Amino acid sequence: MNIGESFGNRLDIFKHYTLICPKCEISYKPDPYLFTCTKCGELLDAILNTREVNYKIHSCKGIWKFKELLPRVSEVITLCEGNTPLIKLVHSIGKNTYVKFEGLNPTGSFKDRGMTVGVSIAKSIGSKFVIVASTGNTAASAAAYCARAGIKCIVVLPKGGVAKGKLAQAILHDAIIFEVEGSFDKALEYVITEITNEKFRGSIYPLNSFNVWRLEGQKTIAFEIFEEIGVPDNVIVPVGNAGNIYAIWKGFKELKDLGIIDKIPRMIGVQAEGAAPLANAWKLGLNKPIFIDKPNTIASAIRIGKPVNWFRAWRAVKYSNGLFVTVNDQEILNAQKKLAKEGLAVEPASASTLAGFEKLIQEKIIDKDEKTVLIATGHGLKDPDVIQLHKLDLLRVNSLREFENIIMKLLNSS
Ligand code: AN7
Repeated sequence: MNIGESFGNRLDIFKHYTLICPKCEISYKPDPYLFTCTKCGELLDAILNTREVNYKIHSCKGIWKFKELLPRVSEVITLCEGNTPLIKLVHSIGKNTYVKFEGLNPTGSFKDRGMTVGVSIAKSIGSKFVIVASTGNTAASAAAYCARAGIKCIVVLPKGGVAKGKLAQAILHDAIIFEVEGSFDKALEYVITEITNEKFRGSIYPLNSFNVWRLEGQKTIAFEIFEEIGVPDNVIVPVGNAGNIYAIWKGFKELKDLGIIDKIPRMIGVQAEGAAPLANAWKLGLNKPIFIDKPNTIASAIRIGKPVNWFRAWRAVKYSNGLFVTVNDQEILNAQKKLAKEGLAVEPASASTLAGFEKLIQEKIIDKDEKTVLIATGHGLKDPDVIQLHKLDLLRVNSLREFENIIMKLLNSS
């Protein structure tokens, strides 16, 4: 007799399994609450009934399934990036709101799509080193792909400006790490100055987003969205150095040029209030950004005052009939919590997309039920310090009885 008989047909969930005690070899009908053998107490094994299931060998292709639309590199350095889930929100605003969860890439951000192309190119042209300036994710991604390629990776970081998880990744993959005083913009200045130095040409390959080949990888976000839900009305992207919004727009534009789609989604760029060179200028109706010397926001990924790709992003937004919008740090934190309630852990920069979406709905610029994709660019675990700014409720117990009482109370109040 199964403890879980009351679950009825719901036990079809486990149709292809049998629970078996590895010691007594007694088999049990699967049950969500049956963990141990009723005879000897050993933990049960879940045996998959292989004759009842089909399995096809899948080879991992990552973004390279779109290889016809990408540079023809001689060697592909891949970690099976891309193919990230597009998740419909169930609790938050809108009936047609999706999150493209780029945090599920191999190093936890969308940068991997660009890095697989960029590092494959570095390898194909025989570079010994790759160099990047970074607010963190580019560094983590470059470090991992370079490790895989056997190329040395130099990263230049704004001192104190990189989230712990990202720095940890760069360290783990053995990047050569420089810290400079000032913001990301200063770090990028170091990289740009060095790569224009003829002495290093060929041997050191720069992979910041001014490198258009890296952006070719990132455009695959558009292809994947299209394959899953067609062309959305809006795509909302956090904007820092402003490469990604352009890359995604370019992806949709290529589908249109290929004759596969007939419209391009409205590209909406979100910036944090203290780091909004593009959004501030857009609001004032100018036609170029107002650069910022000391960008400031909790979303360290997009703490960028002088985006090198600004003209690319500007075109993406303008020609798609989109816009730029700002959100403040509190709105970003609130949105991070809302996405957490959807089961999605995203970093602050990524949460800005939901905050921006809500703002534009309030301002009646977009309708809440339009088909909208929020690009959640990085995983929440990247930045544990920011997560700790949320309310922290740790319950303490000293006895089993106390534990049970608290659980009873929780159950009664739910
Ligand atoms: C999570 O890693 O610039 O507008 O050096 O990590 O294409 O710059 C990161 C950018 C959005 C902004 N979300 O993308 C870097 C870096 C996350 C990011 C952006 C970044 P772009």
